[in-house]
Amino acid sequence: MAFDYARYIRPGKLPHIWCPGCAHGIVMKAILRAIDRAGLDKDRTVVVSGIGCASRMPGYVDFNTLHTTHGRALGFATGVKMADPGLSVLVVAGDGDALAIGGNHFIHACRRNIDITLVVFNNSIYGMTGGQFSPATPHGMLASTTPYGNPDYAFDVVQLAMGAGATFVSRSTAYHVLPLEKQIAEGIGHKGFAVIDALCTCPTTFGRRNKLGSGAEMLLWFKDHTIGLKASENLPPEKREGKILTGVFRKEVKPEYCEEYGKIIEKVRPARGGRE
Ligand SMILES: Cc1ncc(C[n+]2csc(CCOP(=O)(O)OP(=O)(O)O)c2C)c(N)n1
Repeated sequence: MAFDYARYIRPGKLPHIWCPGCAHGIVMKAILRAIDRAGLDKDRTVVVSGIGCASRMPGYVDFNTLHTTHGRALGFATGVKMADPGLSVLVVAGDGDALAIGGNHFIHACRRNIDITLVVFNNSIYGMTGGQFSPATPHGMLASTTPYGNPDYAFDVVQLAMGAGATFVSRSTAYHVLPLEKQIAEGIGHKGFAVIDALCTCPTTFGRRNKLGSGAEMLLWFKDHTIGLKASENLPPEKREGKILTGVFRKEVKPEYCEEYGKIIEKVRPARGGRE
């Protein structure tokens, strides 16, 4: 049976702002299917974003939603989750929002292991503001701020999240929609901080400048340049050369932040005569 997206969309907020060929809509739809698959209650689900094209998503979806300031979505989401740990909290962020201006929030959320699911809409660029390079722009690629080629090297979101302590870490792409949906659902079900690196396309500000073709051609690039983690283990190094690994890289059980914080409150309360 066809998935009923209408159940989760605010029709009054359409049309969306995304360009033709942008994959943000594909990632949004994967998130909606994942939320449905995870069985979340719409009224107990909060979707938080910062600023950017990706960050427009909460406006279009029918949950409790917060569109906050650039790079600060994880800070707001942390406050929401701590105020009511029973809520299911998701954060959606562009690579610029999550890794540049929000980079510190990103690593500290990973280290705390707070039960929030972060989906990074990783299109390798600052889409909304016209294609400035981000910490996810690959070395040598053109951006409006690197017209002679990017001299920096990109963050590997998966390695960064794992190094900072996130307990669920995965990567998929807007081409591989079923694994993407599955990973997001698994991240939602995971008790702790979950990071899903969702590789997607910005034909308007990244593809055009780098002559990568249409949105569809950019999606096909993902098909040819990624390899599943499990499949890669049986391949010789030359076959893995130049390929981006996808899959679930970490799933670890570790005490969750709100629960740990709750224990401190329980310890302190009697000492304060029961006062908060
Ligand atoms: C404090 C602040 N600095 C800069 C901006 C301008 N700004 C808006 S969106 C954006 C970047 C968006 O890029 P990204 O997070 O990668 O998301 P995308 O648009 O590609 O989905 C920037 C720099 C802002 N709104 N606020």
